[in-house]
Order: sequence, then C-alpha cells, then structure tokens
Amino acid sequence: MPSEHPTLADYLASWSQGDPVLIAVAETISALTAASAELSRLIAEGPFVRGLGETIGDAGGGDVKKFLDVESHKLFKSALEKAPVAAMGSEEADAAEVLNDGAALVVAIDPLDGSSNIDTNVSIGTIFSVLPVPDGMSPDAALLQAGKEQVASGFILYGPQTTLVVTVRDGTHIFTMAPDDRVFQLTRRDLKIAPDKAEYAINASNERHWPAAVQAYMRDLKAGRDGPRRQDFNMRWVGSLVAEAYRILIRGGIFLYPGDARKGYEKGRLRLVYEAIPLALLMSQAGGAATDGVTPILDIEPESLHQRVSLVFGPPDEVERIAQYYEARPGDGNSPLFSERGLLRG
Ligand code: FDP
Repeated sequence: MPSEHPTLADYLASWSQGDPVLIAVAETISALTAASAELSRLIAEGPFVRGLGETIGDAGGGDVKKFLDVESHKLFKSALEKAPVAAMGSEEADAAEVLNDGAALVVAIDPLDGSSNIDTNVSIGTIFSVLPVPDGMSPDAALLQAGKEQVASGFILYGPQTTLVVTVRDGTHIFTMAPDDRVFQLTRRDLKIAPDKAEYAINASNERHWPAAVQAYMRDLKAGRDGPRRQDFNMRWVGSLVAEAYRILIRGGIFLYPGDARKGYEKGRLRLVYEAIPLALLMSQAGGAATDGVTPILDIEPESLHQRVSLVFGPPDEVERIAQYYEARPGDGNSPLFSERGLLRG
C-alpha cells in the first residue's frame, strides 16, 4: 500500500520517470535538501555553536553578513559540486561560481534568507531556483534567464518544523523533515492560495518612503470596514521572506516590499534572481501571482545576479488590484515597464 507520506526521493523518482533531464533536476533537489538537513541541525544547535548569529561583515545595501550566511553558502556549494550543476549564483558570492563544466543545470540560491532573524530564534530559510543551460549558452547567462524558464524552485524553512516547499512545475507541494530520520516526506500536495484572506505583510515603518500608489493601497486596507474595502484587514510582518511566503501559501494574504524613496531602495530591497523569481514560480504553481507591482516577475529578464526588485505576491485578484493602483498614478510606478504595460493595455 502506498505510504500516506511518500518521501521526497520517491516523489522525485516517480515524477522523473527515467528521463535524463528530469533525473538531473531530481538529483539537484536531493543535493539541496541533503545540505538543508545539515544546515537545519546547525541552526538548531544555536547558542551551542560559538558565534552562530554573529555579524562578520557588511554585505552592502543595508545587508550584513553573518557567520551562518557564510557557513550555509559553503554547505550548499559543496552539495551542488556533486550534482549535475554547471554553476551556482549565490547571494553570498559576488559572481557566479563554476561547479561542473558542461552540466545541464544552474542554481541560483539565497543560502540563508532572513539572517537578521538568526539570533532571535525566528524562522529563516534557503531559497533556490533551478534553470536549464540551453545549448550554446554560458552558465553565467543561464543564471540570468527569465523566471518562466525555471525547471524547479523552492525554499526550505527552518522553523518549528524544517519544511521544503517545492515545485518541479507539477504543482506546489510541502515536504516536512521527519525529526527522527531527517527524511523529507510529503505532507501537503498541490497547495492552492486562499483567494480572500484579509491579511497583509509589509514593513510599515517605511510608509513615508513608499510610492503614492502603495500609500493609497495601504490606506484603503487600513481603513478596514469604514473604507472602500468594507472589511477589516490584519497585519503580519515576520521580517523573513520565507516565513511570509509560507504563511501566504498556507492561509492566503498579500505581501508587498515595494521600491521606495530611500537611497538604494529605488528598486526594492529583495533580490530578483534568487528570491523573487523562485517564489514567483511557487506562487504561480499554487494559483497565485507575483509582480514587481505591475509586471509579472516570471517575465522579467534579469540584468545582473544581485539585482533588486519590488515584490508583490499573493492571490491573483489582489495582486492585480495593486497593479491598478500603480496604473492610476502614472510616473509614480517603480517599474520600468510601467508605461509599456499601460500602452499595451491602452
Ligand atoms: P534579511 O535581510 O534578514 O535576510 O531577504 C532579505 C530580508 O531579510 C527578507 O527575508 C525580509 O523580508 C527582508 O529582508 C526584511 O527587510 P526589512 O528589514 O527592510 O523589513
């Protein structure tokens, strides 16, 4: 009798069906999750490991580098060296790193997202995107393909449970790591984002810097049942992108980290290639949507590995509503494609 909770290995084996390209994707996901199981143990050791949450440098643009960021990068790099991966583009390295010449895939990765939460014992995670290397394309260029070219993406959440949220373009599924044998097992198949949860996630301390479109949208949400939305909205802000994404996949709601008027934040804070793009595929496979406010994230052609982007995700109707606020304020949009879409629509 098939198990109620098939293992990740079983799921990937039955999905890949002996196809060499799909097997390569399966091997890559297995390598990533094996490293994540090790990382989860290291995180759980917390104060028993000297300096785990310690800041060891400045990564620039408001980001600090912590000991655990560096350790996570090393763990994933050494795991991917043994997988069919030609290059890895990581938040923790300035340029893409070559792993296996001629291999079929590349991986973009944020080895440790939410690292400012390490020392507060709040959920943190690893986000990854798997892309093919088309014939004649260099691994560097392969890392900069639009998100719609991804063959798989996911994140591992190190929280009360260690959880993998993954898609191989066959729905978005959750695998939970069993505490005893540390094997990932399927615990939720084919997630679908709830369309109407009245909950938002945004760093409200930046309100005065937001574009007028976001200020107007948020004003309408906060007006609750006395405003145009005619219902009260709740707020949640964990400060770990992976935790917000997980909550929204599980119970709905909307996430915004818009570009704003602060120096260095004009294009937002979050990274396109290894944060927004993988989350956008998970969202779309769960019936949701992700944009930079206006343009679908999966359609954006990245220009550089560490590029920042404005990010909005959640149920499609709410994401579209936000685009309308931007469109109602020409010149206020933070998207270079803003006017293009306006023209296209017109
Ligand atoms: P962190 O810098 O701690 O890694 O990815 C960057 C990120 O965290 C996200 O996880 C989180 O949503 C965001 O930054 C928090 O930024 P603010 O401190 O500006 O709210």
